Amino acid sequence: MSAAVAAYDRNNIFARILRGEIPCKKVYEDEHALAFHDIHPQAKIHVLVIPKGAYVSMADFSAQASDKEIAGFVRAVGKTAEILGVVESGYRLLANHGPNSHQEVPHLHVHIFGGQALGKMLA
Ligand code: DGP
Repeated sequence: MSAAVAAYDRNNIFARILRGEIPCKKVYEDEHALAFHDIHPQAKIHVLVIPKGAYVSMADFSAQASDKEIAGFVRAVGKTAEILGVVESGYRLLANHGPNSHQEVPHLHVHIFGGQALGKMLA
């Protein structure tokens, strides 16, 4: 693993959501991924998609996950956008990595923002 990726914390909040220890408002789930509404929405629609494997960020996911996990995760992001009904109107994907990005939860997650006209960037 790259030195830039912290060791995976099995008790991070998203690991606990995956284990069912903390509830979430689920949008989609399959063998590879879980999608649920963000607890502090920054847009009319704000959903997080997380892989089921223990990955901190895109760095270790892209380096260590199997092709099947990666394909499954990407498909789950697309499927979640379809379920949310934002494909035609448009949406934004965002994934934070590390301190400069203010990544808060150390389990890979892709944000889906939509349901409204979005500014050029979300801070
Ligand atoms: P990031 O800064 O990219 O690590 O975003 C983490 C997001 O996770 C942030 O928008 C708030 C959300 N979040 C934190 N804790 C919880 C939680 O317990 N449940 C849900 N649904 N979302 C959470």
